[in-house]
Amino acid sequence: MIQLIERAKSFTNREALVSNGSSYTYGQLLESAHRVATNLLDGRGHLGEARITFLVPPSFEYTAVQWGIWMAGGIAVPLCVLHPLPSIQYVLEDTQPEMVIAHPDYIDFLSPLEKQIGVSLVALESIFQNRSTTLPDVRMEQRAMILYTSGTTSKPKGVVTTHANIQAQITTLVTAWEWQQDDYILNILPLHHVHGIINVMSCALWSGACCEFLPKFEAESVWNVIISGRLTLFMAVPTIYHKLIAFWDNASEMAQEEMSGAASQLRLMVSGSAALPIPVLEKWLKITGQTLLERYGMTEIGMGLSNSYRGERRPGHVGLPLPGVEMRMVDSKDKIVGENEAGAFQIKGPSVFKEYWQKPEATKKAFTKDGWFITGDIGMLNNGLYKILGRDSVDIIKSGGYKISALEIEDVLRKHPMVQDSAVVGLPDEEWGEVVSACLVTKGEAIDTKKISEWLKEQLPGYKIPRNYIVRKTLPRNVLGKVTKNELKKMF
Ligand code: MCA
Ligand code: AMP
Repeated sequence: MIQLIERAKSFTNREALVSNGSSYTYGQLLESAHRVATNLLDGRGHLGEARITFLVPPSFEYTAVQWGIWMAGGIAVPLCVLHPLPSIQYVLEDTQPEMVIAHPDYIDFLSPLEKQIGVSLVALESIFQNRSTTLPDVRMEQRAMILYTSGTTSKPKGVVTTHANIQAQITTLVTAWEWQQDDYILNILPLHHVHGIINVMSCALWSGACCEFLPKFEAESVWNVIISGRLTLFMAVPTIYHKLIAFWDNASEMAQEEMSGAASQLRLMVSGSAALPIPVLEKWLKITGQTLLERYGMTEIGMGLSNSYRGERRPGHVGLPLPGVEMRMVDSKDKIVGENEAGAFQIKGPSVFKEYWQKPEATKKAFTKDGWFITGDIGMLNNGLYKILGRDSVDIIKSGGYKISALEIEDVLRKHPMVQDSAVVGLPDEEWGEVVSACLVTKGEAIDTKKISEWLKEQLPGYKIPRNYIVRKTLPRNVLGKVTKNELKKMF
C-alpha cells in the first residue's frame, strides 16, 4: 500500500493542487490517477515495475500521471521539459520504457524517437480516458521512481528509489519542518529532481496541504503570488533567491514595502540544492525579516541535514542530520574524524536510494562495505553544526542548483569537427553558484564560440552550456598527463 496515496482518501474535499488557473481537490486527484492506472494496466493485473516515462510540465496532470503509474505498480520516470532530444533519447534507451506519455505540446518534438528507437508514444488525453478497474497491491519495497543525476561519469545515472525510500524522504521533512494541512506552497522548480518532487509537491500532498504550480520561474510572478498572501511556505535554490532580491532592488519603494510585508508573513522559507551565499541570506533577512533555513540533500538520499525549524539557523551551515538519517564523516582512510576536522560525508538510513539503474558496479562503488553511502561532499562539524566545504571532485559543477558533469560536456565538445580537445570547469559566480566554463583546443582554425554554444544546445540542456570560453594551444596537464583543473580555473 502506498501511504502517500492512501492518506489522500482522508482529504478528498480539500484543495490539493492549483495549476493553470484551476484548483483540484484530493478527490479529483485520486479519481484521475485511478483512470491513469486503469489505462496503463489495460486489463493486466500489475505493471510489475515496468518503466513509464512521461514528458508533462509541472501541473495537475503531471501529479495524476505520477500517482497513476504508482497505483498500477510501475516505475515513474519523469522527463525534463527543457531537455533537447538527445538527452531524452539517452533516458529512454537507458530505461527501456513501456511507453512515453506526452503532453500535446511535446508530441511533435518526441515523434522522431518513435521511428529511431521504436519507443511507443502515448498522448496524455488517451491515458485519462474514463475507465476503472481493481488496482493491484503495491509493496513498499518495490521500485517507484528513477531520477537522472550527473556524477563523476560522463553520462547521467538513473537513481532508483523504492516507495519506502520516497516515504522516508517525505516523512522526515514533514516532521522536521512541521508541515500541516493548512500549508500552501508554490512550486517553481523542475519536476525531474528531488527538490521539486519530494520537498515541495509530495510533502504538501502527504500533509493534506495545497501545492500551486507555476510552470516557469519568473521573479515577478513569484512576488505576485507572495503578495497574494496565500503562501505559508516557499522553497527554492539560492539562484532563485538571488533573482528575487534583484527584482526587489529594482522595484519602487512602495512595491518594495508591499513585497517585504507579504514575505514576512510566511511561516518558513527554505534554501537548498547548492550552498547559500551568506550575503544572499543576509539581504533576504533584511528585506523580508525571514532567516532562510538552509538544508543539504542529494538525489541519492533525499534530504540529509537541516538547520532547525524552531532553533538556530546558522549562516553558512547546513545543520544536523534529519530524523531517521545517520551521518558520519571520515578521512581518506575511512577513519572517523572529530569536530573541526574536514571529512567526507557518508549517509545511512531508510531514505537512501536502492541502486543506480542497471549499474551494479557503480552502485557497489557508491557504498562502503558496511553500507554507508559515499556522498562525495566534504564537510566539517563546527561548533555543533555541520558545514559543507566542497566536493571531492572538480568534475562536478553546481549551477543554478543543477548538478552538472564537466566530463559529459567535454565528451560532447570533443565531437565537434573543429575541437581537438576540451576541459570544462565551474567558475564561482554570485548568481549561479558556479558557471560552466570551457577551454578549447582547436584543430588549427579560428573558432566562433557562439556557434559552438548553438551547436551544443542541440545536444545538451541549456544549463549545461558553457557561459565562458577560452581557446588555448594545449590544456594544462600534470606529469601524469591529467588536466590540472585548478590551474585551468586561474587561466579564465
Ligand atoms: C540559465 N542561464 C544561465 C544558467 N541557466 N546562465 C548561467 N548559468 C546557468 N546555469 C541564463 C540563460 O542563458 C538565459 O540567458 C537566462 O539565464 C534565463 O534562462 P532560463 O533558462 O530562462 O533561466 P531561468 O528559468 O531563470 O532558470 C534559473 C533557475 C533554474 C530557475 C534558477 O536554473 C532552475 O530551475 N534551477 C533549479 C534546479 C533544481 O531544481 N535543482 C534541484 C536538483 P539569456 O537571457 O542571456 O539568454 S535536486 C538537488 O539538488 C538535491 C536533491 C537537493 O539538495 O535539492
Ligand atoms: P543533486 O545530485 O542534484 O541531487 O545534487 C546534490 C548535491 O548538491 C550535493 O551532493 C551537494 O554537493 C549539493 N548541495 C545540496 N544542498 C547543498 C547545500 N545546502 N550546500 C552546499 N551544497 C549542497
